[in-house]
Amino acid sequence: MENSKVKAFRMQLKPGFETEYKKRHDEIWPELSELLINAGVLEYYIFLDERTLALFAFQKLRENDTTSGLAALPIMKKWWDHMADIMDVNEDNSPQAFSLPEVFRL
Ligand code: RM4
Repeated sequence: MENSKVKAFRMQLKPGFETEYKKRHDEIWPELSELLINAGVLEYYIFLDERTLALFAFQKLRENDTTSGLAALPIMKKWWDHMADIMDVNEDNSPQAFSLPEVFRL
């Protein structure tokens, strides 16, 4: 079994887009899934806090992942443009993402 690591971060959904956010991810572009998998994303979950609309992302990554390079890839940028109307984003349309430190593991 390959070595792996975990990573969690928080993003923010805009009010009124709960259904739309889920719908867009149900219809995630196959080429984007492929990009993420190729970058070493072994598992990826996003949970919605329905009270605050905080999005909690959890990823299991290959030890030698290349996810830091994703931001430079056209498909990733296109997806971020596609999502920018419903999430809090930076100037380049990447989602505002705040790293969450691990505090427990069983
Ligand atoms: C999210 C956001 C993230 C992306 C996932 C697939 O809403 O755009 O950056 O990794 O979609």
